[in-house]
Amino acid sequence: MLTGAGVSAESGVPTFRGAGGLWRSFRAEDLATAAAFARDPRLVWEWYDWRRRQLAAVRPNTAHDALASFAARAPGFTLVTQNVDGLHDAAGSADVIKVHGDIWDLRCTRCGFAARDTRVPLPELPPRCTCGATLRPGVVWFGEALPADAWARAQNAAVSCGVFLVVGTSALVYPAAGLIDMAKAAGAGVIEVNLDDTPYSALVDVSLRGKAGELLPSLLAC
Ligand code: BV8
Ligand code: ZN
Repeated sequence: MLTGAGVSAESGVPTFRGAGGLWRSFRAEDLATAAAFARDPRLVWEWYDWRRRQLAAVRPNTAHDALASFAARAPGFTLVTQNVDGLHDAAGSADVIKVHGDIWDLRCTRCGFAARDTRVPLPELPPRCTCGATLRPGVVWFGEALPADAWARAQNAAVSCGVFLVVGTSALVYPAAGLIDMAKAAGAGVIEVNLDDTPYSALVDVSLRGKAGELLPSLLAC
């Protein structure tokens, strides 16, 4: 399973490219880059701190819950997410493969320091490492490589699965969206769940139109 921002939408988390996805008229692509962070670390951190505060106030929805309980019944199930919101973990999903990192992780721009820090708001922006350098969010920005281990595990799951579900993603961001091609090329049956059409809707075996929180519980009930 590959999930995107659409599975968190019913928790009240704005998607990236849907209505409400903008922050102070900035697009995610403008702020989620190393260049934007180098230019104005405080602005980028104000955006992340704002998202963290939003996320601290929301709960997993029925889509997250259905996935967490399905995993307990389907031992071979692998959950790969592009989301950095931590809601799959909060719903009880174990061993979530996070190909774009985690907004609750902070890491140093200079030394090897990395830690989970769920304080909202953070006491100072940008947060500082004990070594004196600036800490950054533990997420993958545009132009950055995906975490090697997570990406290797995600690819391995895509090429070895019998059924590949892709839920709540516009399938515009690569290389994550390429997992769909890998699964299809390896012979998996591909099922898409989305409110709207995506570039893959005509290519998958089944494309279900509707809300993840409404469709997943029945789809995964089998
Ligand atoms: C890489 C973490 C190379 C941060 C994210 C120019 C320069 C450099 C790179 C590129 C370039 N041009 C293209 C690229 C590649 C680029 C890319 O793909 N760009 C896109 C925009 C074209 N990719 C990268 O840069 C990647 N890295 O290529 O590095 C490299 C290689 C080796 C060595 C060095 C470098 C890195 C991409 C990762 C970027 N980080 N997030 C953060 O979150 O702050 S991406 C961001 O988009 C999120 O992770 C998000 O998950 C992801 C995808 O978005 P979606 O999840 O799909 O969300 P979206 O709003 O788009 O869609 C929601 C969907 O849900 C919609 O379809 C909607 O209809 C549906 N929906 C809504 N409600 C519901 C629903 N469905 C069901 N139920 C509902 N209720
Ligand atoms: Zn440091």
